[in-house]
Amino acid sequence: MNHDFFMNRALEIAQFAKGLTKTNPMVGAVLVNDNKIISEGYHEYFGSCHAEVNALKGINKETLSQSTLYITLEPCSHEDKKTPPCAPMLVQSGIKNVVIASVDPNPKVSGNGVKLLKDNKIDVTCGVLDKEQISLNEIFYKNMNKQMPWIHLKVAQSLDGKMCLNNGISQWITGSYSSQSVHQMRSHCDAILVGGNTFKVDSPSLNVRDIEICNHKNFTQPEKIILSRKTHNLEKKQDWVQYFQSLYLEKKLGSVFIEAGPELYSKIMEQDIVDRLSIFIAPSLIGKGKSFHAYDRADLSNLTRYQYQMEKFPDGDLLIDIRF
Ligand code: AOF
Ligand code: ZN
Repeated sequence: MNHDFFMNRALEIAQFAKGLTKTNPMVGAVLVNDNKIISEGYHEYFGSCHAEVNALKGINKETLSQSTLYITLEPCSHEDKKTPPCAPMLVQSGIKNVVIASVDPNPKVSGNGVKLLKDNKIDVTCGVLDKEQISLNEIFYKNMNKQMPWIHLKVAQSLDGKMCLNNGISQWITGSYSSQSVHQMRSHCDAILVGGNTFKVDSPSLNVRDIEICNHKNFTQPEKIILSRKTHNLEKKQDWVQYFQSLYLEKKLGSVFIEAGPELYSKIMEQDIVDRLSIFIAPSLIGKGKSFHAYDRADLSNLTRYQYQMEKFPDGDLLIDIRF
């Protein structure tokens, strides 16, 4: 049996729910009989049925006993949540073979689902495309491991690193392809945050628009957050960590997309709390203007050279994407 092939498909369908699962992970499941996929399911949106429930719908016990279920995440085993636990359901279903990409990092599950299956004589294989699954659910892993939202910072600048003119005007440095990519990024986060300055100068609408996901019946617009010195006095790293932690623990925001001008960009980078930095670069020179001004380096001997992904848009704009 080609485990990677079927798990790849399960990961592929998990992603159909990108932007719709909020603080839940994206999860996919495929049922394989006689080396063929006979059913598929994924966790479609926050609060909906889990992937394996959807994949097993309408399949009889006898077929299940001769099939293998591929799931991208360990089936859940805990009760204090929106949907019934999947591991006991699988035990009842008659399935005998389960292949899992990763153990659920949720401490309420974390191995208990696998144990329940094994205790009930189900053959379980773990770790197939584990890395790929973890990368797909980077937001969920940050939430579970750090009790913090995923922090995604986006900036736009010219070739000479300028993010606005001296008077603060920044509309528009980058073009429409960058803008569309920003809307995709916005749609994958639970909140959009801007600094008070950007809000005053640009009056951004802070919503997701003109992309396909907007028409999806289960899509909800991200929360809007305006961070100003008047309302939030964030100085030390600890203040910032506490602030973002409260967004996760109290407001249930799993990810925050920050659209920053030079002040907020510099301030936030100094706190060392950013998970992903997306820099959109227009092939233009601005000259005088404002730019990133964090750090005060005494020498250049220890400059970090970041790993990054790059995209070039048809109009020449570039996206440099860094995960810290
Ligand atoms: C699975 N299959 O498809 C997903 C799982 O509030 P609930 O009922 O939706 O449960 C959310 C938790 O269940 C989530 O934190 C994670 O641990 C697990 N997600 N588990 O067996 C799925 N989405
Ligand atoms: Zn479940």
